[in-house]
Amino acid sequence: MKDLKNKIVFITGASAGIGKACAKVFAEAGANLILAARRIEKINELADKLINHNKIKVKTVKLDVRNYEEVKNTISFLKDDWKKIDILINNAGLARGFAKIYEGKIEDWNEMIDTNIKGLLYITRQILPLMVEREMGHVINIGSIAGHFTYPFGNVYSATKFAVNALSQSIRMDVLDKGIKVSSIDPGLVETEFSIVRFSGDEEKAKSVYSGITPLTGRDVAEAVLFCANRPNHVNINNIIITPLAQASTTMIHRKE
Ligand code: NDP
Ligand code: 8X3
Repeated sequence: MKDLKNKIVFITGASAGIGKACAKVFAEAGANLILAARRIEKINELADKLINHNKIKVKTVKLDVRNYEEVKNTISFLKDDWKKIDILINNAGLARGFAKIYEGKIEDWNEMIDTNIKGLLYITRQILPLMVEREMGHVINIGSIAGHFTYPFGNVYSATKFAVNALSQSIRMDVLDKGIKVSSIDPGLVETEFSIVRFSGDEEKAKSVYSGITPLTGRDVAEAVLFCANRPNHVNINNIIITPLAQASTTMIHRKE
């Protein structure tokens, strides 16, 4: 098992859900963290806790992954020591809306495409060259089971996660000769802020997504991410699809009413 002590892990979307859980799990493993999100107060609060509990170094950056200039400046202004990023967790993402394609909102589509595809690309474009230069590193993309199978009303969200799946495969090919690992962790239903965001704050609707099942927690997913990250040097986990026991696919969910 690889020792992650003092490794530098850059996590996008660390203010909630899976990203926040990744921050905790990697802090417990002794890694130093760069936490990015738009809600800076949330990541600052998390950083204080992790520094106190885990005696690690944590840097926070207020960042909207959709804004390429912001992404570029954030990475280029990092001090040289912080630029030695060992692990990038491309986690920031969202679903917005749940509609038939002929009734979908263009602004929802743009938000998902800009965040889940373009945001991931912008971050990767800035951080991957630093890994290429050092001929080491690990990119871990948070995809989704929706990047393997679609579902009614999942249309554009699913398309963005199919794109993440394609990018994970493609990046792996592009860095094959550079000693860099690329993994994709693709969860099913995880109870986070995800559904509250998808349904624009409608908590009742959000809750119903997980009714009658025990969904995954952010930590369940973070532990799969950690498993990928601490494999020995010669091992690359390409892909993990992780679902609640009650979920067989995007559409087959066994609910106990
Ligand atoms: P949450 O809503 O709990 O967290 C999403 C995170 O993404 C937040 O920290 C948010 O931070 C960040 N984020 C969103 N938009 C931006 C942006 N423009 N710039 C920077 N950060 C952004 O959801 P999850 O933790 O569930 O989602 C994390 C990832 O997991 C997503 O990619 C999602 O698609 C994927 N996923 C989720 C599943 C689920 O069922 N929950 C299942 C499969 C995959 P802030 O708002 O502070 O910027
Ligand atoms: C989130 C899982 O099935 O709600 O990616 O799309 S699903």
